Amino acid sequence: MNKVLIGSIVVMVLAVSGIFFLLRGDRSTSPIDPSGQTNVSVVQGKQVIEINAKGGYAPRVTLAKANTPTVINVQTNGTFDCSSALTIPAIGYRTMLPSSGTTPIEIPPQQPGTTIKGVCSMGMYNFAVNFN
Ligand SMILES: [Cu+2]
Repeated sequence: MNKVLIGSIVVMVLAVSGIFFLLRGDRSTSPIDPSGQTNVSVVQGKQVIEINAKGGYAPRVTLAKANTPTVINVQTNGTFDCSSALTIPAIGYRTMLPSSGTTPIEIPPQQPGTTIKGVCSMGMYNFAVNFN
């Protein structure tokens, strides 16, 4: 009788710790955002979005939080194509990115449902940040 009870307790403890182990393992491998994005983080209350510029922009679409001060860090790494000529018409921004480096672009808090688009000077490449 006692042995059966102890046996079932041991099995339960093993099962529960197994579930915790699985959950922990899952969390450590999953990206910051449950939607699968890895390019958005929040640092000291500021939303930081990473965009790579080289032969176009990546990721093409980013989901971000509305009503939050935001900085888009545009990364270049040996970028000599026209994606280095970046404009963000919605905020009147226009720059020539360095061929390699990080260019921070401040985006004021946006209303939910707003899309901020970045385009190269020729309008060939673009990226979008959707605020919700
Ligand atoms: Cu272009």
